[in-house]
Amino acid sequence: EEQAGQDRFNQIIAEDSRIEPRDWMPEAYRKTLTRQMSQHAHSEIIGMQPEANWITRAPSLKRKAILMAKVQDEAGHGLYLYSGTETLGTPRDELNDQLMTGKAKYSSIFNYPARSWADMGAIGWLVDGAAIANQVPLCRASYGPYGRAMVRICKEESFHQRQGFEILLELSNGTPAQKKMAQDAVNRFYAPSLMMFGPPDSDSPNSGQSTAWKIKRFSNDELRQRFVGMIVEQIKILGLTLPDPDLRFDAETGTWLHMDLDWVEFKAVIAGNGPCNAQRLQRRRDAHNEGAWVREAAAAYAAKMARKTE
Ligand code: FAQ
Repeated sequence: EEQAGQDRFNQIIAEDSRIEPRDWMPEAYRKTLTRQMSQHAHSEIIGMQPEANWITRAPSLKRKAILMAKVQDEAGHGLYLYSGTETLGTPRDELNDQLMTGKAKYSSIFNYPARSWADMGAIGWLVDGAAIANQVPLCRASYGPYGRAMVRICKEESFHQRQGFEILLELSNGTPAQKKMAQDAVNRFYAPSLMMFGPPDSDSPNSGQSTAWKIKRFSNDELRQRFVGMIVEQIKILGLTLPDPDLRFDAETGTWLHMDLDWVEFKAVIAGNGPCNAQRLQRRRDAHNEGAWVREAAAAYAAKMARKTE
């Protein structure tokens, strides 16, 4: 029976069709998807913090309403992704514990501080931009619930990216001090946003198997390079510059090449030693504890309803 399951699984992957929750799947496939999807969910949830930090200081009522809507969208993305991950068999509580105890990773980018209003622009434009470049191919991931969640998430991320771009454009066309603030934000978020695509291909232990299983469709470096090619055009419209002395067009491959990234810094950040790791996790634990009464009330209500229907 195991062999029949494996054969069927191989066939579905070979046909580029989809694996669904009730289908037989290799344990390693289940495990790597649980890892990637839960890390992705955690990133959406932790990723609310740098922007939530600016809601009370948004420069106008309109900006505040837009930023609040964006941060709420990220919460929604976290929820679809936790639900998707649960279909692989790990309950949400357990996933949440893995985050709060520091056992599970989340994206390195959210361990950098958001220092100015312009950072809301740089996060929208660069961080959501990188997220889209990475996630559009994930819409075709072989696991059904993941691919389907990605479709809606990508639509919302596209809107987020435009709102970030528009913040930067307005600042860039503002006073010299505003333009400087926009440039400073781009300078600080450029390299960390390129690191969102993961380690270089030569040092990416999961890529081979995830590509064979059609979870990943392009390599970390390929997507990073594609992203640089996108922003290199957009930065011209912004009237700003990318802080990359080695940026150049390679006519032979038709791609933009970027500077070497600081992989020592990257490793330190994902090991828990970035500028804001401790603060982000503490904030998440506090929020979880502050929400205990909501969970208790929901459980009490569910028990009451269950008694009524007995
Ligand atoms: N940060 O072998 P690989 C967002 C880990 S977007 C932290 O290459 P893989 C939207 C990796 O887990 C951000 N850890 O791994 C938003 C692995 O460790 P492990 C979230 C990283 O999985 C915007 C090890 O390094 N997006 O939230 C990072 O094949 C604004 C070796 O790496 C996703 O999660 C990193 N940057 O490729 C929200 C997308 N990179 O688990 C709010 C889905 C790598 O073996 C505001 N994920 N690691 O111990 C993916 O596409 C993949 O997992 C990659 C990594 C490409 C990130």
